[in-house]
Amino acid sequence: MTVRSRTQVGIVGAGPAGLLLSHLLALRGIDSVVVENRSRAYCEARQRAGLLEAGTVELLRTVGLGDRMDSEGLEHGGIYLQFEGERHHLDFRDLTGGRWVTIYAQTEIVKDLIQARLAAGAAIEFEVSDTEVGALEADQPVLRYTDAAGTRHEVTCDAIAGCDGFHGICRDSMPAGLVQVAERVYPYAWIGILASVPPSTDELIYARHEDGFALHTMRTPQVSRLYLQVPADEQIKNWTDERIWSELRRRLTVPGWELEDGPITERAITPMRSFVASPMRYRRLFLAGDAAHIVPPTGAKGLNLALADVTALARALTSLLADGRPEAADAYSDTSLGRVWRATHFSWWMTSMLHVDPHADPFGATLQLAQLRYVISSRAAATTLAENYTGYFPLAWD
Ligand code: FAS
Ligand code: PHB
Repeated sequence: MTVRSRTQVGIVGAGPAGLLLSHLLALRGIDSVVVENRSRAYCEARQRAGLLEAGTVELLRTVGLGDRMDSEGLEHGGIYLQFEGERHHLDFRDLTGGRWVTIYAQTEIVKDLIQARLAAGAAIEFEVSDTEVGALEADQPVLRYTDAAGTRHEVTCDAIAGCDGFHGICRDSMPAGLVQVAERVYPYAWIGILASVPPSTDELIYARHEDGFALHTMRTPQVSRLYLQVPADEQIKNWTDERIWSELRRRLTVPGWELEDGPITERAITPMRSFVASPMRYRRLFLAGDAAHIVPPTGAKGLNLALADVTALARALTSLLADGRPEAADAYSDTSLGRVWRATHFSWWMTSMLHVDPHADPFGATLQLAQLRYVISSRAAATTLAENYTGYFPLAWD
């Protein structure tokens, strides 16, 4: 027996993109259903991004999601770039006329969003299976799924948002041959750890060491988050706590500074790729977030880009469904791809500048160091990094 229903927007995926889209649409009186194949606990615990652009923070505040972020988030005015045994501070506020960034983990944003949506009585179906999207040629596409109790559902929608991440089903549901993919897979990956130890730095340290890249970031004044470049095919089982801390110490230490270590509570390996699918729309199916694009996390763009996509998509769907005006929906893919490629270029640039390429010749390695020296010695070059890192495109939500 199939339960049939309808909604204005069917949303696949309860990650940050799907959840924020549902929240923004509700603010404009547009109803939606969110279907998610994982449990609520899994979504809330999934360790991923940590850094928010100033525009993302201001958006979350504007739409009523800023309280806990403002009390628990850590506002930073810059970062450190480190290479050849020296650490250099980039002052974002000085370079960009006042812009900053905030550390507030993606896990906390997801918790805040789920709490807000459920408090508003929103329909979020966790632990679904066999999700499908169909009737894509029509103006009322269909979202099908089986709920946690085993009941099959068919939801007739005015639009469907594919917010189902890189491994989701929506991108692949678009007509064969339509989606063009541009991709680069990097010859390295990151080991990411969470550790119960206060951060050894006030702001993020991005270090290019001859043995590989390392990043010291954080989650709270008591919890550190650190990353280590490893070979693309590395296995986490090869890395004991001692080996992780020893390698982080080797790559991050400069004279007069020490890395405090502590119990590692989470560890995972993240592959590194750049991936852009276009177009991000087919008739009434729209892609947003990692369903359409992946960036290497060196530029801290993935989460911010996903939230920017759904901010644009919420405005476009409101115009289309509430006002009967298709222009913004028709422009959604092209305008989003402009923003996506800016973030893709910046993420590639930061990644290429800071990671040791195992296939690089001395020419490549020397180029990297020349680029890094230019960034810390030229205001123009430092401003380029700062304006991209803090958010090049303003988020428009009025
Ligand atoms: P998400 O992948 O977060 O969410 C998609 C959701 O769809 C998931 O909950 C999934 O379970 C669900 N789904 C998938 N298929 C489905 C189906 N068939 N039916 C129903 N639901 C389905 N970004 C940074 O800025 N900094 C970082 O350090 C960083 N680290 C990362 C580490 C990892 C391991 C990964 C994978 C990504 C990382 N990112 C980082 C990027 C990350 O933060 C993403 O940009 C962000 O999660 C994008 O959000 P969504 O587009 O909502 O996709
Ligand atoms: C994080 O805090 O997880 C983080 C911050 C900046 C990055 C990547 C990850 O570039």
